[in-house]
Amino acid sequence: MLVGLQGCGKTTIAAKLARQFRGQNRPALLVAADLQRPAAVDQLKALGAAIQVPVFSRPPGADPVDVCREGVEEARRTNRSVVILDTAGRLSIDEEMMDELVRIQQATQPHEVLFVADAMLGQDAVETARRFHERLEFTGVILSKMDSDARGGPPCRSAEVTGKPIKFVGTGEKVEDLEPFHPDRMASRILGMATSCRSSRRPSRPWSATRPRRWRSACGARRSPSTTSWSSSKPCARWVPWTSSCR
Ligand SMILES: Nc1nc2c(ncn2[C@@H]2O[C@H](COP(=O)(O)OP(=O)(O)O)[C@@H](O)[C@H]2O)c(=O)[nH]1
Ligand SMILES: [Mg+2]
Repeated sequence: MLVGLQGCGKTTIAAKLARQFRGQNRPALLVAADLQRPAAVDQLKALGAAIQVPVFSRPPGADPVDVCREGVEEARRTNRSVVILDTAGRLSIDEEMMDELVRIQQATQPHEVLFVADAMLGQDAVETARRFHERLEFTGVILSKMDSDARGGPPCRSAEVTGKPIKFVGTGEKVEDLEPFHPDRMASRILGMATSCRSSRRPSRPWSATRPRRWRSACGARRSPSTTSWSSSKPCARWVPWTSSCR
């Protein structure tokens, strides 16, 4: 069960997770439980079609709790090993949304309730996570939009204040942009340790017969014809996006 504010990335994450499960031979069923926005169901259906994962939905006006309950039954009937409930969010926390989520949780008893923390939300992410956790006791956090310029400190704090682990990181809008959480990479990002990237991306020797082209294209660096030293057309040390090759 995925929970979080509107626009934090739940629907996108639902498809990303379903795709990962499919790759592990664990067929998933996506359940479109966001009946707040008419386009939300269509969005999930489009993503489901792109990754060839079925989507369970009901017409507008249905009760999201019933949709989720029926979705789980449908998954049992059709031998799906994983059910992913894509729930509705709101622009800010409200009691009606929380009540709906609590009722879905009680009706379906999900193994995981994952809070999606939007990296771009800044400090608000911490308070939002705390309020969700008070009502729902989620089991883990997924950080979304980590490809943005945000460093990611506040969303990490949202895991810390709730004592729950960060399980995945969303690194882009595409369905393949999902990675397991790496604490060391996150720590470097929060601390702005771009210089460690600089040294790791430079060749260990000034010139090598086998590696220069690779280094040149990785760093935008070129070798001066008259010397054996390297110069760089682009600065190599920069803000390290999550998906950069500095690993
Ligand atoms: N750049 C970026 N955009 C994302 C990411 N995850 C979701 N989005 C975008 O954020 C917007 C809201 O996502 P959506 O999944 O609809 O959020 P929901 O309302 O919580 O279901 C969409 O335009 C997504 O394409 C991400 O990891 N990186
Ligand atoms: Mg959605």
